[in-house]
Amino acid sequence: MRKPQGLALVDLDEDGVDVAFRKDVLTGLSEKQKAVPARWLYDDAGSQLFEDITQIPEYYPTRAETEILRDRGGEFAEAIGRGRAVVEFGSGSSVKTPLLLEQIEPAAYVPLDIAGDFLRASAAELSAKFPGLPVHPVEADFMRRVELHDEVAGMPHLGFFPGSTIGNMVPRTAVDLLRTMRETLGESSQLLIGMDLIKDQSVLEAAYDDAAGVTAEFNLNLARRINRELNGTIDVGNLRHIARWNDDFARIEMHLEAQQAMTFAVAGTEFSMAARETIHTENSHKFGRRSSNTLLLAGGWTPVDRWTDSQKRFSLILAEASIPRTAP
Ligand code: AVJ
Repeated sequence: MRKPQGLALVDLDEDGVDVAFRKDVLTGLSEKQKAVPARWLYDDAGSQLFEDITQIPEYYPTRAETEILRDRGGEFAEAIGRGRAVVEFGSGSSVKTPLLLEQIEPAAYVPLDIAGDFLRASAAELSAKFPGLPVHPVEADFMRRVELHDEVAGMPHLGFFPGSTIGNMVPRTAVDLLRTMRETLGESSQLLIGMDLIKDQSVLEAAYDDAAGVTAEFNLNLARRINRELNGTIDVGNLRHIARWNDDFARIEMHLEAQQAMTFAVAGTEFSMAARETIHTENSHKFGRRSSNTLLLAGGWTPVDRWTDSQKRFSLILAEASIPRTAP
């Protein structure tokens, strides 16, 4: 399902320009390493291109995570138990959610998403598949603490955050989000979170630079969006998609690289790029067993179980809100 851009939560100026987008682009292009936050990749065209990415042969994460959900359901059910309210952060992975829900006999389902239309559509779809399951959608930015409906507030909660979306964030932001989720979900809650695993560099780079060029289109769409929405004059043909492994930070980075030196304007401001200079557009962090544990613990979650697919490419981790410790 495509994710329509939320109307209500977007601040537009009198020319219909998304104020936050313009600010992020103008600020990011003024930095020494030019960078634009990855969330701006996901306009309608970008969201559709990401859907296409999940189908390409080199992009394994969606298939690997779906395999785990499909094949290890019995083990989830045992570890999670019945009667939890499932709170999904960024709802609408319309394939993955039912695979979880049909295994664990939840007491309620609470999808959280910033795009209201999309949220209501996927909530309705879910209700139809699970008659009798109370569904309470909440239109909210899950990076902030969310107040849950009274009906589910008293139930034990299971947070569900699939897709390795946590990997898009630098550790500092990821920890902030994990702590916020803990506040939203409460003391005795659990979290089931997808994290992509560190693996051979060539496999990772191929997953983010596929032969058919779909990921390149996804990345270049950002430059097209800047031209379209912010009066940009970027020569998109002079930009090349790059996906490179950064071993120090254990992440795939996507960049747009200028082939020849270039100048362009965005919303009336001039910028220049030297040949080979890049705009950094996305990070996708990958994890080992210890680094995923450390990240979760830093965010207030104690890992208690983990599952990987048969090819050991992707992990789903079950964690519990740990009791706060003051000593030693
Ligand atoms: C949507 C964040 C899970 O990092 O793998 C895929 C985004 N970017 N190909 C990922 C993405 C390029 C994707 N996530």
